[in-house]
Amino acid sequence: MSSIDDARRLVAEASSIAVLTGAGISAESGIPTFRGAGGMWGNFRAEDLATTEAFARDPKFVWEWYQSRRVEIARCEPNAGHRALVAIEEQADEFTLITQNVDGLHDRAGSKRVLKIHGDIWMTRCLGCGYQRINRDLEMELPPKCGECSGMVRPGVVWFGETLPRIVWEEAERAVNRCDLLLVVGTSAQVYPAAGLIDLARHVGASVLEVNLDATAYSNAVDCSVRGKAAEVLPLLVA
Ligand code: BV8
Ligand code: ZN
Repeated sequence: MSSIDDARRLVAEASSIAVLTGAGISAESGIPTFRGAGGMWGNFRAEDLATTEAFARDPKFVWEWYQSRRVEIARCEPNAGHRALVAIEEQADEFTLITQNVDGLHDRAGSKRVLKIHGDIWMTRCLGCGYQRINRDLEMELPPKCGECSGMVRPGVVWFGETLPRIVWEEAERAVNRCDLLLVVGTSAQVYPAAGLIDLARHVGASVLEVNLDATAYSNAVDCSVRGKAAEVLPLLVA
């Protein structure tokens, strides 16, 4: 089944809802997705820049990419898709929002229970003393130095090849283990272990509802796959 009515019924009937979002939910806020046209940076692929090797090789260059994204994100606003998830959180008995996005738009939209499994572009962490903090400075000298020990500071995100933050990841797995609906929005479902949450939901017998602009490897395996833009479809799922 793949109609809006079926999707509305799945949301209405669910008592424990887990949501997995990806870059597609922020597309209509103006933030380029990873694998769409905007997913390149100059002629570099995100997979080549979001790595510890790239950062070790040229921290200033990698910081220039992150700072350009921070500047762009600071100009963007949450969209109707982010806000619809806030409404669904309010109507559900149990709700957990698991996001691969590092842009912070779910928090700005008002979502309460947000698990940032790939970190947060507004966090910085010192490689020297481990000091981490929210840092919204868009003018700082790059690469930034730690205020505590003047060590090298990195973006507080999870790079390819790095493990996900253990506590947050375990909470995400627990939420999917308990859910009776997993709503997957705006992700190409190519990055693991995040995409593995879809397999976990199916394994525990939860219904899986996908809302995505393009088909993904999971589109034929989920209970309901709605093709469309998150900002247009998600508001239709709110009671
Ligand atoms: C791990 C933070 C290992 C940074 C990100 C070799 C070596 C090491 C690991 C691997 C390897 N090969 C594979 C792996 C695993 C790797 C992986 O999955 N690689 C992929 C490329 C195959 N995973 C990892 O490395 C992970 N760590 O495995 O550790 C390990 C394990 C145990 C012990 C030790 C080590 C870490 C992955 C995290 C990487 N960090 N982000 C940053 O943002 O800069 S991932 C990055 O991709 C973002 O988080 C992004 O969200 C995520 C996934 O992309 P999507 O969100 O899906 O975005 P995408 O553009 O792909 O798709 C957008 C979708 O939206 C599209 O389908 C489109 O149709 C749709 N859309 C567009 N517009 C709209 C829309 N939908 C609705 N409405 C619209 N308007
Ligand atoms: Zn430090």
